[in-house]
Amino acid sequence: MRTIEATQAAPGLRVAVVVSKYNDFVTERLQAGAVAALTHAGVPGGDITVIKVPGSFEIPFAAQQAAATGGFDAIVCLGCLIRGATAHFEYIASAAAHGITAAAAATGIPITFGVLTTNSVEEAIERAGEGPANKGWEAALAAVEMATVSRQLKQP
Ligand code: DLZ
Repeated sequence: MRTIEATQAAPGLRVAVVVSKYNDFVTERLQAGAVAALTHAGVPGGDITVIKVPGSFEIPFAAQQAAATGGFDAIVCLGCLIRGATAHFEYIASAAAHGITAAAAATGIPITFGVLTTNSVEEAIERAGEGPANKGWEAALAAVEMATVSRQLKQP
């Protein structure tokens, strides 16, 4: 029997982190969490590329373009939508989620979802604190795990 299992230790992986600049007081913390998680997993700083985009709506385009270069084993997407402050919250959240899913399917590169959709600023800050509770950390580790699954699936 062959078992393919995700692991969180992945030296040799090249990872892009797409970060929305909208609500950057939160997304910068998500980025810090993602980079800390990648470092923890053994990805050196030189193998991490941060791509900044204007808002969450633009994340899928950048993620798909980055994946299509063939230069990355996984992509992490980070953004922050706050319901009260965003009139078309549902549209942007839905476009980001569907766009990210479609980008991964189109390119065959794992792309993970670290876009916060919260009811308040307080909720957003809560999810962007230090350590593994940070949603950037969580999305980065999921990217590492999926890259290890993808790597194993490609082996005969
Ligand atoms: C326009 C907008 C608004 C109102 N709110 C947010 C938000 O809460 N989070 C976010 O990431 N982006 C927001 N944006 C910007 C859009 O994502 C996008 O950048 C613009 O509509 C330009 O396409």
